[in-house]
Amino acid sequence: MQIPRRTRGDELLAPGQLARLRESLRLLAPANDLATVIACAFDHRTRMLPFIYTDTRMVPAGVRAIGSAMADCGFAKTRIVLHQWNRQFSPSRMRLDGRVPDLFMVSTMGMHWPRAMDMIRDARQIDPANRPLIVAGGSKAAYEPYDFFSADPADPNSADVVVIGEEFVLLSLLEVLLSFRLAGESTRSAFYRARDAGALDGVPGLMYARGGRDMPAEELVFTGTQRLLGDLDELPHPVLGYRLIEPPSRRATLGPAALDASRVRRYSPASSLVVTFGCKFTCPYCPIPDYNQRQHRLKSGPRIADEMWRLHKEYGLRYFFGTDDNFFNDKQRTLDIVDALVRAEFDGTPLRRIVRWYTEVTVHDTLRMKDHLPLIRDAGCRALWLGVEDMTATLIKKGQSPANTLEVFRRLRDAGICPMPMMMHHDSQPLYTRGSDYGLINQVRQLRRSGATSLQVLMLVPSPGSRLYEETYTSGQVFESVGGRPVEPHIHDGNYVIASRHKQPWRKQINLLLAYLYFYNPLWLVLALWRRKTKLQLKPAAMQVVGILGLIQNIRRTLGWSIRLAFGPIRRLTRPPGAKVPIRPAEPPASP
Ligand code: B12
Ligand code: SF4
Repeated sequence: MQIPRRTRGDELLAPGQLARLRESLRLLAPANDLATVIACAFDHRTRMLPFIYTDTRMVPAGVRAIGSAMADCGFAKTRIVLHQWNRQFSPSRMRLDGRVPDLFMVSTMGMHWPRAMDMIRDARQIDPANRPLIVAGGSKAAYEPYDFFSADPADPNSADVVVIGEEFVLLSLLEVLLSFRLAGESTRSAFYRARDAGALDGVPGLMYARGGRDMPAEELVFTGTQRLLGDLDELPHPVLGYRLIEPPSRRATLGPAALDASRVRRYSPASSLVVTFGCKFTCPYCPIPDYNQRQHRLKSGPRIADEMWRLHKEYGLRYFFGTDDNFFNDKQRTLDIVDALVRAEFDGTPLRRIVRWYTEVTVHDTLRMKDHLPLIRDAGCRALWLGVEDMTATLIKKGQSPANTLEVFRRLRDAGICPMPMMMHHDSQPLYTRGSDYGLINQVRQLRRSGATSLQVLMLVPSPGSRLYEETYTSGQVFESVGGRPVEPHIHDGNYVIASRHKQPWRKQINLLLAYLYFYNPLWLVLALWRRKTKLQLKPAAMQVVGILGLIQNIRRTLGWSIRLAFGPIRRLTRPPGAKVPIRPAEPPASP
C-alpha cells in the first residue's frame, strides 16, 4: 500500500518524545521480566551479485535497532537470531533464560517474507497458554502489513500484531501492553485484552486483526501512519544491539549465550549505521520519499562519531555502511557531519585514521559537492554508491546526463573515493548502440573508463509502496508465472526479469548477465592489479574478485529463468496482490 501521508506539520514526533518513552519503559521494566527473541528472515536463494557479501557479512540494522531499543529500556533478556547464520532455527523450540520467550518478533524484507511466515507458523506450534506474542516488522511490514495475516481457515497462521514503523511504535505498543498486564499474565493475553478495550487504537503505526484469537482474520484494523522521529540522536545507541546476537550455528535451538563481543567482527566485519533518512527526489518507482513523508531526518556529526568510536572500541569494527537514502541530500547538513568526523578525536587518536565508511548518494548531489570530495575522503569515506540508473535519463530524470555522471565519477576517483554505480536496465534500452550512449554496454564501458569500481545492474521490478506499483500491474507488465514456474517473492530482487513489455524478455535477462560479464572478468582483474598504484589502490582488483565469484552465482541462478522466458508461456497479472481481508481505520481513541 502507498503509505498515507500524515497531515502536514504533524509528520514528526515532538522533540524528546522518544527519550521520554524510553524513560517511562525503564520504570516498567523491573516489574516485567520480559524475554524476547527477534528473528531476521532470510532466503538463501537470493545470494548473488550485487549483494553477495553485504547480505550475510553485515548484521542488518533493523533487528539491531529493535534489540538496542529493548535493551536500552531495561529488557536485557533479548536475543537476535539471523536466518543468515542460523538456517535451522525453529521458533517452536526456542528457550531463553530457560523459558519460552514472552515476545517473538520477526523482521523481514519483502523478498524474504515467506521465510518469516514459516517462522510465524512454527512459533504457533507452541501451545496457546505459553505462546509468545508474535510481532512482525521491517520493510515488508512497512508497505504490505496485511500479508502477515491469514484469512484461510486451512492455514490461519498470522502475526498477532504488525508494527508498520520504527522504534517509537514498538515501544508505545509495549507501554500499552505492560500497563494492561496483570501480575503473572502472559503478554499475549494482555495484548488481546488491550486490543478488545480499544487501547491499541491510540498508537499510530499498528495493524491487528479482529476476530477470535486463533481464528482466521475477519477484518484488519490500521491505526494510521506513524509519526517519525526527527532527531535521530534520540535513538538508543547501536552498541547495545551487537551484544544480543545469537552465534552462528546449525542448531534449531538457541545457544546459552549471545555472540561474544570479541567474535562480532569476524562474522560481521562491516557495520551498517543509521546516519540519515530521506531523499528530496520523487522517483516514481521508489517508495522511500513517501515512507519518510518527505522529511529529511539525521543524526548529528558528534553522535555519528561517537557511535563509530564505541562500535570500534567494543567490537573492533572499522568499516561502516551508512543506511542513507541519499547522504548528500542537503549540502550544509552533510558538510556539518563531515566536518565533525574530520575533527573527531578519541583517546588522542583521530577517528578518521581508524574508520572507513561508505554510503549511497545521487549523481546530482555529488556534483554539488564536487569541491568538497577531498574533505569527505579525509573524513574516512572510501566508496559511494550512486544511483545512475540510465545515464541518458531516459528512464528517470534526477539531474544526471552522460557528461555530469562521468565528471562525478572522475572527480570521485581523483579524490580517492571509489565510485560504485547502480544502474537500471529497462525495456527500451538495447544491449549495445553504435555511435550513442544509450546501450547498456556503452554506458558500462564509459563508467568503467571513468573509474567505476563495482557494478550493479538490476531490472526494474514493481516496488510496493511506490507510485508506479499499481500501474505496473494494471498495464499487464508483471508476470504471474513463466514456463509454469510462479514468480515467488525471492525473485523480486531485480536480478530476474519479472515485469516487461519487451517481445523477447529473455534478451533482457541475458543482457544483465552480459553487462556483468563485460565488467567482471579475469582480464579486468589483471588490469586492475597492474594499475594498483592509483589512489584507489587495490580496491578495484578486490571488487573484481568478489564480482567474478558473485557472477558465477548469478549465472547459476538466473540462466534457467532466461530459458523459461525464451520458451515457456508467460502468464501476466492484471491487478497487484493486495489485502485479502478488509482493512478499516481504527476508531479514534475516546478522550479521557
Ligand atoms: C542497507 C540496505 C541494504 C543492504 C542490506 C545489508 C544488511 N545486511 O543490512 C543490501 C545492500 C544488501 C541490500 C540489498 C537489497 N535491498 Co536493501 N536496503 C538497504 C537500506 C538502504 C537500509 C536498510 C537499513 O538497514 N535501514 C536502517 C534500519 C534501522 O531500518 P529498517 O531496516 O527499516 O528497520 C526499522 C523499521 O523497519 C523497524 N523494524 C525493522 N524490523 C523490525 C522488526 C520488528 C519486530 C519491529 C517491531 C520493527 C522492525 O524498526 C527499525 C528501526 O527503526 C534500505 C532503505 C532504507 N533506508 O531503509 C533498503 C531496502 C531495505 N532494500 C530493499 C531492497 C528491495 C533490496 C534488494 C531486493 C535490492 C533491490 N532490488 O533494491 C536487495 C536484497 C538483497 C538480499 N539478498 O536481501 C527495500 C526493501 C523493500 C521491501 N518491500 O522489503 C528497501 C526498503 C529499499 C526500498 N524502499 O526500496 N539492502
Ligand atoms: S534518488 Fe534514490 S532514494 Fe531518492 S527517490 Fe530516487 S530512487 Fe529513491
